[in-house]
Amino acid sequence: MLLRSLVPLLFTLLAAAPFCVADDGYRLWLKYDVVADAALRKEYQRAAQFIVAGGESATLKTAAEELQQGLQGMLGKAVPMVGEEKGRKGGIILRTDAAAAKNAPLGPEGYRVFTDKQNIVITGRTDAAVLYGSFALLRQLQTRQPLTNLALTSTPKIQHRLLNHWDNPNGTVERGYAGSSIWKWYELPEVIDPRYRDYARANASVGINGVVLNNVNASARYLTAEYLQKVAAVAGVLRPYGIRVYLSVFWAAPKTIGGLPTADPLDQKVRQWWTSKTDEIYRAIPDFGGFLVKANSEGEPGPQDYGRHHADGANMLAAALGQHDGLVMWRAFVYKADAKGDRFKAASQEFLPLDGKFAPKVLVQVKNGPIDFQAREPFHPLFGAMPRTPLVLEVQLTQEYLGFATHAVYLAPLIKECLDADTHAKGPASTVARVVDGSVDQHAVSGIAGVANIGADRNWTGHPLGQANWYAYGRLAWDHTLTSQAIAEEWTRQTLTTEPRAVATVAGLMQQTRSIYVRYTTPLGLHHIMGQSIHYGPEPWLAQSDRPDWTSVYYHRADSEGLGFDRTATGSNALKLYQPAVQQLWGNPQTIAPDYLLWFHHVPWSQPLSTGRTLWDELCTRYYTGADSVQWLQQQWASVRPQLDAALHADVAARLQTQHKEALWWRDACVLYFQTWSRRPIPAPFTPPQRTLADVKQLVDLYQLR
Ligand code: BDP
Repeated sequence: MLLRSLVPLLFTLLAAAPFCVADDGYRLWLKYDVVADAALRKEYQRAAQFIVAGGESATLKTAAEELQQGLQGMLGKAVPMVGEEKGRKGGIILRTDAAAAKNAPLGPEGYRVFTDKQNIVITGRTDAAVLYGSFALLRQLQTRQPLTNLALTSTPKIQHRLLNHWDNPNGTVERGYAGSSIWKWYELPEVIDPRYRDYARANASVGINGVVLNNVNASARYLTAEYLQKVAAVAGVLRPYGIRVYLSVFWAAPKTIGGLPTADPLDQKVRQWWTSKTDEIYRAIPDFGGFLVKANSEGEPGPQDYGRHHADGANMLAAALGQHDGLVMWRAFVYKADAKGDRFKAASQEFLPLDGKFAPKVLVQVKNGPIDFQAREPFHPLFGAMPRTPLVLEVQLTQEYLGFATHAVYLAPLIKECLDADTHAKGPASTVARVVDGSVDQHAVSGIAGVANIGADRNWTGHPLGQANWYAYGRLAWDHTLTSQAIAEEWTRQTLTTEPRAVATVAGLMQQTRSIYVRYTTPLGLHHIMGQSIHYGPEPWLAQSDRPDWTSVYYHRADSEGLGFDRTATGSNALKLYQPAVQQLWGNPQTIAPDYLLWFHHVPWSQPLSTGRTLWDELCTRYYTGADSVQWLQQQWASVRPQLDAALHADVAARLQTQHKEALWWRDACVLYFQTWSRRPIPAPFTPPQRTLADVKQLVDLYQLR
């Protein structure tokens, strides 16, 4: 009797546990905290009394173990693994079944989770599919959904869903803001950090099935026999989770580690070197995914050094892959220093003539926008313009231009804006998403890449809300039709709280973060006006740099007449790279959405906009309301304090304070600087900045002190 009355108390305590023990964020969205609602917990317990792993493969075992771990946490009791169901009811049965695809076009990775004879069956054509289905079931429980009459069916729309690490052999991470690299190259292959496995679990739970381990500004060291052993050790940890490893390659490796006098892709010895190196890689890593290449970009060597073009280089690597099941992802992030040109057009100029010239194993990897991961960019004009080449969409999760790990910016709205943009390549609804998933041009292969935002910080991403960007990227890579709102809610429920009002508040504020960031940094289509080389803070006055296209004045073109880059026929005519329907959408300064205005038009300061204000007044309004909105974020965040872990809540609250301070810095720097051109007053009701332009300039100088 006493014991009975103690049980509910025990659960209450367990449920309250997260409030007592600080949540260090390590568990990400795979928290598996006990279900506090007793009735729901009972329902779950009834539905999950045993697990049948259905096979011996490492991936099936992994799926079953993950279910065990998750259920033990959420149900508060161990769930046994049994050999077979033997007419038992109330269990979870994993079943890899080639025939499972018969009734639904599941493909190799799609899953079905359904109720059959009072058991929950998780099935798919491959073990990896069953693993994804298992995580889908755990997601149901973590978001506290009912388990009755389950019918979950899902197939990934894009085949190759990659994370790109910009990690270096010495443990640094290019543009990384969450500590050093998680890959401990000096310890590998002997020491396997348990963190690699948790990394794999997180990726598999959202469907990421490939990772490029090293920076695109690549070191040749990864291709040495010594490092291939290390890479193989990492691949061994990731393999049961359905994740393949890839490497970024340094183009001149045949010279630096191969001892050849050239890296010319048409040279026979160079070709042989790559072929035997690739064979060596596959001997060490039989399921190696392939190569990612940054060539002839920002000083990296490439085929153009030998008078060859990108396709010569990519096709040479494709030939080296030969019969191996691997791909070449060749990046289109190229631009030459040209003060008179327009960087917007650079990739199109180099790549459009090559459409149709790439070997079947080659995909061209294109950033979401034509410049460089700015807070808002029009979609890259290569999407929809290279019908004979499969294009990988590359987005950046690490917040290089979006406030590092200090500013809260939920990226799903940014990624969705690109995915949903209509290229009009083959009539309406030729969205970037459908170009990338291959459905517009009927490509058999498709890919997407996210530049990772994780590091060795205990909570992986530095900013606790940065975890949502890793999560959202994976979910969108799997299914680009999901909404950013739904993903925000899903993530919040699994990671922060299941209390409905708090979920709505957190997801609601997350949804606003990106547009708020745009308003106080680069409203109305301004871009690339940030601090030189660090890419942090405002520096719109930057006029001198090693290259003209690394200054700010190159992009905003402010003068006494107005502001913005004329990319219409009277200017660079970059707009012409888009289909006529898109040209029409953006070609007229009167009708273009204000968010894109200064990307395409040089607009007089006194020009009235569709908002009813002049350009100058609208610009100021956005800077001021954007900075003020950070206070709104702070209020929203404060309101959910009782429902969240105290330490985590305090961490985000502190970061929001910094964000507010720096939003004011951006605002003051930009309005004061642009005012030197507009010569107009700050409009009512806003109060002019208390500090001078010299004051704010000093702040950036301090950041850049060596
Ligand atoms: C830029 C980064 C640089 C990267 C480059 C790239 O500033 O560090 O190497 O992109 O994508 O945004 O190659």
